[in-house]
Amino acid sequence: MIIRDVNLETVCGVTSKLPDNTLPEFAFAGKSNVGKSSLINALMNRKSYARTSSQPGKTQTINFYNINNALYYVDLPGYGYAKVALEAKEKWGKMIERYLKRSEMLKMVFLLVDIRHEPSANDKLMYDWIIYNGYHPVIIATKLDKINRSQIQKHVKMIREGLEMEKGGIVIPFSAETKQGRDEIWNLIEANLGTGEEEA
Ligand SMILES: Nc1nc2c(ncn2[C@@H]2O[C@H](COP(=O)(O)OP(=O)(O)OP(=O)(O)O)[C@@H](O)[C@H]2O)c(=O)[nH]1
Ligand SMILES: [Mg+2]
Repeated sequence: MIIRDVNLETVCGVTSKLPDNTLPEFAFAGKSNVGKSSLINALMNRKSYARTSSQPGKTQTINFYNINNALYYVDLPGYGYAKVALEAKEKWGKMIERYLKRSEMLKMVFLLVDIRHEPSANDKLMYDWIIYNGYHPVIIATKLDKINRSQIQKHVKMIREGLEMEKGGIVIPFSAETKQGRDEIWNLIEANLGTGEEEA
């Protein structure tokens, strides 16, 4: 797909009503600072339309990016940011949960983990939670440019084992710097544009 238009259409805070969108949605989850907004920029062919930051906790709202009036990318707030008060964390957790449970147009959930590290307990919780809500998360192993090529397979295996992934689950190594992996993610999105949740 050629990206013609991108538009940050809806920004939801903790108390906002979630939109009743009629276009397919593709959501990006993962801990703070893992690279969700950077991936969304790469998938929009934009340098910095989605706000990114070296300070974790940048995206604190659920942001819906309308792409070509054909689909939405949904940038979810990052979890696991230690400096956010527990009460705020619970609110965000509830909001993400509400979104996963209620969105009728959500086709796929991408869960981002840092390719360099073993998945955290929160990553595992998020993975299980996505499955519990009826989705099969596609894992994106971010910051691929930060490890040696020779280490990729080993790290992918570490992620599969750490998350105790389902058989046949997909892991896509990705770098926002080199854009490696972007086409594979795009192909998955295009293949799932018209499917029901159960097939996503
Ligand atoms: N080298 C490298 N840096 C990356 C990559 N992806 C993201 N980063 C950097 O990691 C930092 C965080 O990226 P963001 O895209 O803002 O992360 P996020 O997941 O949206 O973070 P929150 O909004 O806080 O949840 C930024 O400094 C990015 O430049 C990557 O593939 N390679
Ligand atoms: Mg972000």
